[in-house]
Amino acid sequence: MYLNEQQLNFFHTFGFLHVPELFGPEEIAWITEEFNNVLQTYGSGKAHDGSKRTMIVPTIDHSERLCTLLDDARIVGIASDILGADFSYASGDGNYYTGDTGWHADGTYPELFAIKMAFYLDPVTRDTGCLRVLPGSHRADSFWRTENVSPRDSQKLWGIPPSEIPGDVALETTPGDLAIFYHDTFHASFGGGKRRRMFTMNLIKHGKTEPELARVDEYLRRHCPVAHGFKIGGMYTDLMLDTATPDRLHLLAQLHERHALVHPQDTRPRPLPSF
Ligand SMILES: O=C(O)CCC(=O)C(=O)O
Repeated sequence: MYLNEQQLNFFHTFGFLHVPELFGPEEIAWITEEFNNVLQTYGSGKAHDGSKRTMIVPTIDHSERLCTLLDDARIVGIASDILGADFSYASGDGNYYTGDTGWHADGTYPELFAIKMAFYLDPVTRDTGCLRVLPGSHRADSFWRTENVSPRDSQKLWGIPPSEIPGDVALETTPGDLAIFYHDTFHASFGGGKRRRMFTMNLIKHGKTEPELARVDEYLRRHCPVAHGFKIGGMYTDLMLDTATPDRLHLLAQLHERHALVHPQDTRPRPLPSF
């Protein structure tokens, strides 16, 4: 177990968790270097002029070294604590963000299903683009959900800008920290610059029953590289698969297989490596 009981309770109760200094300065230095290389080489990072967000999906899959984040005991430990040891890695975006990100959730599920790990690669504070969350908004019984209130409508509803919603929490981070949140948690950022560097890893629960598998498939319809317009021939890059350890393959197997069913036109059939 990586998270203690209080951290897990906090995450489930409030829908987010800040883990300071998960990675040390030397580690975050190579992570940042690899991230920059991915954005510049595989994304349109070179053309980023600050007028809008530049995004790539996936991110870690394009760098052999970043792929090893899926072998890291801290990442695997945290994800296993929350989702179970058989969780699946579900890709993630890499960004040069520009300006504000409005309030939104990344999905709505009747129970715990999907989380996001966010790595902010520049120091960010409340008013310079850190992640903000609305605590408890992931819960089906939160008033945001029961009353169908959208924080995006704050000006119309309450005469205040979205950046001033009472009770939001700012996860001020320095590189090396990790921010984790449920897909369901309302989140946003305000006041960031024109080249705010950040990447994510999405992680979901393993599907076992037919309804759970249907939920996994529905997730893949919305959240995978091709769903975001990036055709890489499957759920993962060959690099991710070919460099996988047996343990990592367990985190990839289900979505590799389901991707072929959900996106047959955009899947180049290939077996998983065998050991
Ligand atoms: O950092 C931000 O601007 C928001 C991040 C976000 O919305 C996300 O990762 O889903």
